[in-house]
Order: sequence, then C-alpha cells, then structure tokens
Amino acid sequence: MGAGIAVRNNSLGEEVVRRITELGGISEDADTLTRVYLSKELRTAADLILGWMRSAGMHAHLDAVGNVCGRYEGERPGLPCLMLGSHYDTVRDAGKWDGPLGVITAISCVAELNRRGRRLPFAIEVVGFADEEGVRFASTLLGSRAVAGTFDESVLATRDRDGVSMRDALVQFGLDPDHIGAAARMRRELLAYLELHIEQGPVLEAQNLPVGVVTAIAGATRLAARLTGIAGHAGTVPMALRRDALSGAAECITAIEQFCRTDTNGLVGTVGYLHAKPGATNVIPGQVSFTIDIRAPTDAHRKRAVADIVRQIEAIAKRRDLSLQLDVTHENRTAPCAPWLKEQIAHAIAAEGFSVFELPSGAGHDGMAMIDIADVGMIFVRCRGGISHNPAEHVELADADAGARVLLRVIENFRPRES
Ligand code: HGY
Ligand code: MN
Ligand code: MN
Repeated sequence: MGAGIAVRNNSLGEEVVRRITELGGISEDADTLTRVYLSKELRTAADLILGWMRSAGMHAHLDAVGNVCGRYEGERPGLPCLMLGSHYDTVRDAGKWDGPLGVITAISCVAELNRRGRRLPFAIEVVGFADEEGVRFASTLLGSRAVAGTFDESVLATRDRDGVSMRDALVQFGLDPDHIGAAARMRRELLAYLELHIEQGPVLEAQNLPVGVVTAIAGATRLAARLTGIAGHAGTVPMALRRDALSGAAECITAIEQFCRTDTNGLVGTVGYLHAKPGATNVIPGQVSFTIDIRAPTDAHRKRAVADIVRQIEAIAKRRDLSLQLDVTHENRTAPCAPWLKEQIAHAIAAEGFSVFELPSGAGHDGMAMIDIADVGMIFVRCRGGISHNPAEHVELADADAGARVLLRVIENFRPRES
C-alpha cells in the first residue's frame, strides 16, 4: 500500500488492477508474459480491450496497424479530441503494467464520465498502441508512428527471428500492409496527447510519492551488429589462429559497458540480445549477431557516445580480423513534454493532495512519435522498487487509484492550448 493513501471502495483503481491482471494473462506461454506485435495473443488482447472501450461508452475499432482505438464524443459529434494512450504489446518475460496501465486507466476514466452522463467540450480518444517495444521487428513505436503518419514502409520487409516478414504478419493478423497510411491522424484532430505510465525507475519511491509530472522522454539509438569470423574445430585450431566471432563480441560488450560506466552524465548502454552461430560446444563460433541500445539525457551526448562506441567496435573487429556489419535500426530524439500540459497535470496532482514532483523519463514512450502531430504530456505512477521489464514489476492498488484520479481530474479540467 502506498504510504498514507486511502483507496475508496469501488475505486477506479480496483477496476484498473482487475483488468491489468486479466490482460496480463494473455501471453504466448503459460508461465511468463510475452505479447509481441501481430501475434495471436495480441489479437486476443485487442478484442478484450475493444470490449472494455465499448462498455465505457466509446465507439471502438482496430486501426490499420493493429492499434485499438476508442472514441467518446464530446458535447457534439466530431469535435477535436484529447488523445490518451499507451501500448498493449510487451517485452519478453514482461511485467503486467508497462503500457497496459495507461490504456486501462484511460478507459476507466472515460467509463466514469460515461456513468455520470458527462460530455466535455472536446472528444476523448483512447489508443492502445500495438507496438511500442519493438521486440519482434527491428523498429519500435510502430503503432504510434502509424498514427503520427511517420511509419517507415521499408520496415514491412524486415523479418522476425523465425523469418516471418512484417508484411506477412500483418496479413495473418487480418490487416492490409498496403493501407497502413489509413491509421494516420491529422494535427488538427488532436488537442493534445496524454499518457499515464509506470515510472520504471526508483525516483518516485524515493520521494515517497505515488505520481509525478514527466519533463521529457530521453532519446535512444538502437544498433544491430554482426561479427563474422571463421567457424572451426574446437580441438584442432590453435588459439592464435582463430577468428572467433563470439570472443570478439564479448570484447565489444565489455568495451560498451566500460565506456558507459566511466561516463558520469547519465549515459547508459545495453546489449540485450546475442545469437552465436553455429552454436555448439565443440565449434568455434563463426558468426555472432547482437543488439546495442544507447541512451543519454541529451541528444548531443547520445550521438557523441554512439560515434565513440562505433569506433571502438570497428577497432576490435579490425584487430581480430572479423568482418563487421553495423546498422542503426532505430533512432529517436528526446521528446520534451509541453509546459502547458505539465502545468495542468501539476494542478491535478496538487488538487488530489500530493506534492508536485517533476522527473524525466529514461524509458521510451509513444509520446516520442506522437510529438510529431501533438503536444505531449505524461503522468508517471510509482512502481515497486523501480523494477520494470521484469515479471516482478508491480504497482500498489493505492497508486493505481491515485494515478486514475489524477488522470480523471486532468481530463475534466482540460483546457486546450490558447492559440
Ligand atoms: O525501451 C524502452 O524504453 C521502452 O520500454 N520501449
Ligand atoms: Mn517497456
Ligand atoms: Mn512502456
């Protein structure tokens, strides 16, 4: 239980937590939660969310890229909308809260307005983005990019680990890859984009606060590296004559870690995936693929770091006589949250009786794509121990309820930016 925070019976938080648990049961395997873009589990999850949207009084549909979209009309039909959203895909072996908390809380807020028969001078739309994590294909934010009209069609040709192209996966999901453009929305249709999300870090917990105002979403660069040497017999090739791709990759990984550890300004680097071929105990690895994720508080800092890391990897490959293929698979600049939205979120937090605290987001969010067509605001909700991208991810009921109350208040008091 969050320190000293009361939860009423039949609170929004109770509905949110119940639905988080139900959605968290939809996974590609029974023991862990994994729900990647265009999987059959994602389709099952989409149908569940569409049902929740409809029972909250929204018109709901699946858009051209697989996003679930609900619309609650304002005082009259066809008004521009306040868009609320987050994602409903997950990483592998995920927690239940990263993404779904924002989608489910937004639906519960709309349901509450609907119960009260309340219509606002603007429409509300809730979007559950189908891909934010970028786990399956070599790109992220596919759902929100499609809505922002910045979907890169060349990604359709990329293949997942099983060799299935995104184009084929879209068809299997029941979508038409040639009509992704239909998901795009216009700037004039949106008054703002707001997202509620778990913090995924320990700062709010250290502050003893259930919610916070996000100042900016840090940019990120992702690269795919492939080192190729020569596969050979583990018993016969002397050490000095080997071109071992896995030993080369290990040196690269250590160099990345060292480089980021010696940076005192918040640079972080992660190698989260590695695959060695042919992959047998008695065979020298001939080829290794791995990914690199680099983030820093400013874009200039991140770009300098990426350039340095690339130089180091090139030098390691050269010294070990390995051929190197290194591609940037994804790059996102830092997305600042709009001051006028931060102010409205801060008012709502204060009105709920909490201290207003601002913090940046080190994690990526759909707002990074949505900023191309709307001003972006974000509310963070405390999560236990700051743990995320891990099945131990957890939000207390009281904090889920606090987040829902703050979001509802932001919606009810929302004033569009004065132009
Ligand atoms: O990787 C990220 O920052 C996000 O969770 N997709
Ligand atoms: Mn995530
Ligand atoms: Mn997320």
